[in-house]
Parts: sequence; structure tokens; C-alpha cells
Amino acid sequence: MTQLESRKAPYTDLRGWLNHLAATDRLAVIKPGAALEHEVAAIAKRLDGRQAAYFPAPGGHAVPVVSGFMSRRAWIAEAMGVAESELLAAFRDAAVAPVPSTEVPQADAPCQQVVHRDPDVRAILPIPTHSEHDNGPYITAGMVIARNPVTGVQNVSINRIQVHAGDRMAILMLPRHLLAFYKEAEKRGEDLPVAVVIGADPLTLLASQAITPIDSDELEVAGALHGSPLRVARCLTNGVCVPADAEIVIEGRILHGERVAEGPFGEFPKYYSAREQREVIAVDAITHRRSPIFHTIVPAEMEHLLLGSIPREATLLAHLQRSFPNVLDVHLSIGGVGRYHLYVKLRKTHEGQPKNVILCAFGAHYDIKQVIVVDDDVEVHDAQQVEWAVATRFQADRDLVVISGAQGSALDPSTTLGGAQSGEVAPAHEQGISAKMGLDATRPVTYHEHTFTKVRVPGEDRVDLGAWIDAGRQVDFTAVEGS
Ligand SMILES: Cc1cc2nc3c(=O)[nH]c(=O)nc-3n(C[C@H](O)[C@H](O)[C@H](O)COP(=O)(O)O)c2cc1C
Ligand SMILES: [Mn+2]
Repeated sequence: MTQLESRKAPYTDLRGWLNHLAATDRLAVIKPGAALEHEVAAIAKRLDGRQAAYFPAPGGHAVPVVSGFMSRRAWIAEAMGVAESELLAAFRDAAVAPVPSTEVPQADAPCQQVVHRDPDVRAILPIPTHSEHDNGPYITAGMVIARNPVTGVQNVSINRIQVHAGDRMAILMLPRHLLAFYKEAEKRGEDLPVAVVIGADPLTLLASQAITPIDSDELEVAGALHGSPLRVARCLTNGVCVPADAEIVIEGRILHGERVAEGPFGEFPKYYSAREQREVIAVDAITHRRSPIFHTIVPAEMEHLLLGSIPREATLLAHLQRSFPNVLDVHLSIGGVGRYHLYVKLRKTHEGQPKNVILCAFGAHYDIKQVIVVDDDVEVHDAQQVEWAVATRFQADRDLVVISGAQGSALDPSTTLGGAQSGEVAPAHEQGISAKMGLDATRPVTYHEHTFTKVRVPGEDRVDLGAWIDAGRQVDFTAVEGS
């Protein structure tokens, strides 16, 4: 039996997961009426990583908002039904063994219980404005589903969407699968039919971030994570299939030959991305559950960082292990916004090997800007331990790798200094030129006596403090002899 078959993952809709969080004191119900502009985001941000926030009647709107229900690594492992240490392996197992979805009729699809044709997005949905300089309300947790115009295979990604009018929204598509589909449709002089799905269970959201080849439907990864086929429903105005148990679906088309200004918008590195011309979604219909719940992700907070970082870690670990089976674990640090700084745990067998690992990691994803390789006595999920390894096992003149002028993240403002001064936006193919830095923070393979042995006290991890601490006993230290 594989790891995925042996575990149970009972949460196949958002509501089941929210009930579970509420029952375990991990969901704060906020007083009705928090303002959609900034207030919802401010409250959710203060609770980030501690409790999900549920907002009844935000800004007086009938539809409640929820945020932050996947804001801890341990919660995501719990939703998957595995230990935190098994998270990456379990995600990778699901990504390579997709489970085809099962189509259900509208009558069995909660996400189509209520149908609005010719809808006004702003009237039907409570859309928050998040950060100080954001150019208005944004849908930040919308899974955009589309079909490849050539093969018909579906794709899922989360894309930020600025709501400009009741039936017009701007979408940011970085050069990945959705953009490839759109370019193909536009070349044919056609619009690209899409669905924007809001309010799904944690595993479907996580699956949307799987790094899979084009023409591999991420909803099938969601099925694998659930351990059973995902129930999907066909949209009412186009042929896209959406998770039937989702809360809200916006059906529409990305229009060919049309662009509109979008941004600025506060993004995951905690900086704003500039106002640029983007593609346009025309809205055809909105369907939703009775009494739907709207999910918003506060940009750059834990939910945003973890959704992106966990699937990436799983892919990076698999990538590194193909060349180095002695790579034991990886972590994209939170300080490195879950994208830029990679910590690698290596059971080093040869001098120089960490530098090969560093080079392999740079090639695995252009976002990676800094790699720190540590030994197997260092916990890569603990930034303090990684810093200790750098402090005591690394020498900059010997152990540092610097590569200049490589491709990096366009959202890292230090890569676009020219633009920062002049305000000019470089063409996309010149954005994000970045240096790479690798640190070999490993000790020598062999060393004299205990030069590089980490100090530990025998038995420290086995001590049963509850059994040892004499809780009832008081000591009067003024009466102790010699005081
Ligand atoms: C909260 C959140 C917001 C995101 N916003 C965008 C976005 O605006 N544009 C974009 O291209 N990718 C965005 N992404 C990243 C993509 O969803 C992600 O890279 C996805 O795996 C791409 O799918 P694909 O490989 O099928 O193209 C976002 C991710 C998250 C978690
Ligand atoms: Mn894809």
C-alpha cells in the first residue's frame, strides 16, 4: 500500500474543512460588517498563521468572506492526512499518479445550485481591496480553469484578477500553461473559454499549484490527493469542467485582441507590481452554492506563500534527487518569500558535491536566487539552525558560488534597478535579470575528532519532563541552608 492509499483525507469541500478548523479553535468568527476595503485584509493578516478568519456580512454584503484556512504547513499536512515530514513525498506521489475526475449533472453539483446569467460580479460577490496601493478590488483566490484549444485537456492555475466592471475583469497570466492556451486561441481569432473557481477545499487549491507538464489536468492531481476522483460539473455557458463542490464559479471568456490596464497590486514578495496592459475576461454567468462563501487570499501572507512553496519544494526535491539521491530534504524559506531562498539537506559523500547541488538547484527554477546546502544534522525547516550552519561551517572565500546576469524573478525589485529609478517598465524578456548565490555550509566529509560534531546531551530528546517535574513541591529558597 502506498503512502497515499494508507491515509485518509476526508475534506472534499471547503465547508467540511472550515468546520474542522472551527471545532479545533483555529477559526475566528469576526463581527459582521468589516469593510471590504482594507479592513478584511487587515484583520485576516493579524490572524495569519494562527486562525482562519470568517467575515459575515463584509461591507454589508450578503456573502461572507473567509481567509487564511491554509496558513500553516501542519494544517496542510493534516488536510492531506500525512505527517508534516511526509508532506513533500505525498504531494509528489499524487502529482505522478493523477486520478481522472467524474462528471456529475447540475442537479448533483452544489456549485450550480444558484445561476445568474448576465451577472454583475461586483453586486453578487464581496470582493476585497487588500493592500495600500492596490488599484481596487481583486479576486486573489480564483482558480482559473481552461481547455487547451488544440488537445482539449484542462489546466488549472491561480491568477490575480482585477474587477474593473460588472462584466469585465483583467487577468495576469505569466508565461505558463494558461497563457499558452490563450495565445493559441488568439492566433485563431477566438476567445478562450474559462471558469474562475472560488472557494474550494484545501487539496484542490494545493493541486492547482502542482508543477506538471502542459496537458496534465491539475484537477486529476486533486483527485489523487483526495484518494478518489474529483466530482466535476460542466459549466453552463462553456465546456470547462469545474469542481462540483466548490462555492462559486464565474464563467467567461478571455477576449482575443483586447487589453486593459491592470495594477499596481501588492504581490507575494511584499512589493507592488507595476501597472501594465493585461488580458481581459468577459463574464457570461455566475453560479454558486446556496449561501456561498467567498475565499480571499491576503497577498504575501502565509496562505499565499505556502500554496506556492509546498508544490515547488516537492518538485525541487524530486529534481535534485534524480542526480543526488543523498539529498534528504529541501525547504523554501518563509523569509525568502517561499520562492527565492532554498535550503537543502544533504548527506554529503564527496568534497565539492554541495556546489554541484547548488548548480542543479539554480537550473530547476529561475525564481531561486540563493541556495544554502547543509548537513543532515541541520533541520532545513528551522532558519535558525541553517544560520548556525552558515556561521560555523561556511567560509565566503572558499564556499561561496556567485553567478551574475542569470534569469531571476521579475517580481524581485532588486533585479530591475533601472526601472525603479525611471519608472519605465522593461520589456518582459528583459525583466528579472538576477545574480545567484550559493552557500556550501557543510562540514568536511572527514574531520579530526569532534571538530565539527554538534554538541548534544545524551538523552535530551527522550527526557519525559512531565515525569520529572515535581509540580506540587514548593521550595522556600530563603530557608535553604547557606542563603
Ligand atoms: C495566491 C496565488 C496567486 C497567484 N497569482 C498568479 C498570477 O496572478 N499570475 C500567474 O501567472 N500566476 C499566479 N500564481 C501562480 C500560478 O497559479 C502557478 O504558477 C500555477 O502552478 C501555474 O499553473 P500552470 O503550470 O498550469 O500554468 C499565483 C499563485 C498563487 C498561490
Ligand atoms: Mn498546468
